[in-house]
Amino acid sequence: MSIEILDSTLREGEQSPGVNFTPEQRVEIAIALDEIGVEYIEAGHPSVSEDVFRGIKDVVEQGLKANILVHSRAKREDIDMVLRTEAPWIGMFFCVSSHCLKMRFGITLEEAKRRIVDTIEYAKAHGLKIRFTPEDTTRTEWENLANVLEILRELKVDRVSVADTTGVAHPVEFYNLVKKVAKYGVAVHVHCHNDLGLAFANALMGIEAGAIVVDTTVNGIGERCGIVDLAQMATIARYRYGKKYKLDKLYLLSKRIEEITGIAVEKHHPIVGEHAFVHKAGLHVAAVVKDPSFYEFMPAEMFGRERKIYVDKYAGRATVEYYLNRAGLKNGKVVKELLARIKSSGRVYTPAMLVEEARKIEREVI
Ligand code: HCA
Ligand code: CU
Repeated sequence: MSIEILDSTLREGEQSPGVNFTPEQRVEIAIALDEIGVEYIEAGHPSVSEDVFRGIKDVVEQGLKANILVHSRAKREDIDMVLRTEAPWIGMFFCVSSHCLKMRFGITLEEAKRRIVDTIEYAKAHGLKIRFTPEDTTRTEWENLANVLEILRELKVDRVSVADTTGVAHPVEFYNLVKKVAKYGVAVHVHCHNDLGLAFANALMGIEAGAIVVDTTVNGIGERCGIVDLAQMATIARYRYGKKYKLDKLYLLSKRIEEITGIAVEKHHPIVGEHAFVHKAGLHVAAVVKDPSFYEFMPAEMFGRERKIYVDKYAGRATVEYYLNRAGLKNGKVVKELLARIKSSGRVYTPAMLVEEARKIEREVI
């Protein structure tokens, strides 16, 4: 089973409210993604504005290891823009659900097919590698999809992306759809939105059904509730599928994206959240100080992160001993009294407060 990551922070991520990357930031982020080892970077949608176009071109000029893909509507003028960026890959999308054809575009399926063939042939004639996305794939009638898939197969399009554009798919349903799409022999990508909190589950089901590339963004940002989070995907790719992404670089990039976008990561966010490697209950701490694997499926150090022990009334002996040992205060008599004070105080103790209190007790009691 093969898993590759296409990170779309610079395209899908930029579609988050309040996010606009400068050309310099676009390059900085692309370099960081390349260092983590993602195989594809979706660098942006050049038809949006001149500075997006320039930023994408700058990314292409970096000569990164990752393949650079540029987003485009199924329109010749958009394809021309992509060509001007000199990126090798185009990601073209067009919705062929009956609802879209009738109510958005006012065209028939036959007209849509002609347009798809024309734009694919145009992009191919100009040497682009193509990922084609029938947008809103999960809500598109199978008959319409099958028509498009036949075109993609005949025209030897490199990739087809199954997009759960509105995040509505159920993982089992998504699995079945990807299986059906994969039968056409065009390599499959999956693009899963998180409106129901199912993006990651759907992406994994997509992989199990034969998809080879998953779209991600840093911190999972994107339109509305975003898409699959890069940190989670890179981690599971390593943990379960043996991929060697540089996990120790995920946290810094997450922080940087938080800073640039102003979109805060939840404290309990997997891998990159502030609480991801913090242990609180006394029982947990007692186990973790012996061996972190009791309560960490992968150790904090793998992610360049620090394990922390939180101290409030949930603390136990092991918590107090841990901090006293660290401070070189190995006094068994202090432990009991200190723990009692922590438990009755109703406060959260920082390591410094804890040590100070321990010294106080030492002076008072001993
Ligand atoms: C969009 C919609 C999209 C496209 C995905 C793709 C989706 O253009 O913003 O082109 O592969 O979720 O369907 O992100
Ligand atoms: Cu999307």
